[in-house]
Amino acid sequence: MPKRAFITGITGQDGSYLAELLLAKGYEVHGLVRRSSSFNRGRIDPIYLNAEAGERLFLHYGDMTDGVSLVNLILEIRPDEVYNLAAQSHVRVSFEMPEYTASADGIGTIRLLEAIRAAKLDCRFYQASTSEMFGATPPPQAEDTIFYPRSPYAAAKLYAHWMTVNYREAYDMYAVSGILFNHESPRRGETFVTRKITKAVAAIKAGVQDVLMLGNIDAVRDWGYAKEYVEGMWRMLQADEPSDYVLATGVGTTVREFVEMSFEHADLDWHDYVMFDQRYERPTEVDALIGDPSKARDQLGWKAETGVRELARLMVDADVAALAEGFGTQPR
Ligand code: NAP
Ligand code: F7E
Repeated sequence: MPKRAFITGITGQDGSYLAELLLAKGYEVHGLVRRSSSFNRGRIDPIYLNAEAGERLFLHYGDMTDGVSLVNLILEIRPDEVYNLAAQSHVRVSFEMPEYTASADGIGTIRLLEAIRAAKLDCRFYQASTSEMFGATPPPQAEDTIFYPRSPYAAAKLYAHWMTVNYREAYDMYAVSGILFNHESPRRGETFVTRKITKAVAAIKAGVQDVLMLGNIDAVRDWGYAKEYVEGMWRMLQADEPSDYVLATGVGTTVREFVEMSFEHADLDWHDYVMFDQRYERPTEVDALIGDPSKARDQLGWKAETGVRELARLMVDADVAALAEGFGTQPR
């Protein structure tokens, strides 16, 4: 019998890479998808092109804000591993939609944990926690660093994080949180800053965009490659004992530097194109996030391999190729 995994957020950046990884490992993969009036399967549809893997992939309608759908799906699928990646994941948007973000990202995690507990399933649970929970606490940030969330998104994720710890301690569940620092890829959502930049570079190079409007370019982030981070998630669920881990590169880079690297790769001078727009600033900013991934390295043997410059290059190359192929905004 193949192992059975249930992934919420399977249509997202990480969900799609994780589904590919688990299918390659021989898992049967079940994914939660929400009904949308327009196409939202661009990242996972290609999996069906591989007939063998496609046969082991199953998609189910549901929503993190709808507890009944989660209870029914857990009972029906009876997974060995659950990866809770679904979230309203945009920090800026969470200021516009704090209540929804709390429901989907915070309470949604409880809905799922309770569904597992009620089903008396002996399954392992992964929670997608985030470096945003450190917020205003200065770097370097590790598993024992104090949390100081600076957005409705971060506060909702912190609630889910502590509830995951609580279910582990109260009910003896194998429930862990991966505290992941920013990770990007050609499949990154187009309104996150790295992808916004690399997509703009491709469009400017092709002569179909004139300017790139950005907010605070002094912010420092620790950017890694998403494809490598999903391997770390899987390793967390294979450990003998449940524990929480930071995944990061350990290197901080400003948004300004990421802009420079991306434009440089296309032989463009960013000063000619980038303009400041206050609309992209946040009511409270997180100035600097730089992770200390020592625990994951020592205990899981996990290490980020792709550096930020290489990441910027591969994202620019992918956006240039996508534009040339006429795929426009389709993540590949
Ligand atoms: P993403 O690309 O924004 O994907 C989010 C996923 O959640 C999508 O599949 C989305 O579905 C789904 N979703 C959103 N609201 C939902 C709801 N109410 N019910 C069911 N599904 C819902 O995010 P990502 O970058 O892959 O990140 C994966 C997870 O890790 C998220 O929880 C994020 O908060 C967390 N995280 C990300 C990073 C990072 O740097 N990428 C770092 C730390 C933590 P649709 O396709 O229908 O929108
Ligand atoms: O912003 C600044 C912005 O939206 C990065 C999510 O995956 O990672 C992500 O959250 C920085 C911030 O990511 C623009 O102010 C400047 O300082 O790409 P971002 P994020 O907020 O770090 C964490 C770990 C998650 O968990 C989240 O789910 O860039 N910035 N100008 C801009 N940001 C955006 N989006 N757009 C701009 O125009």
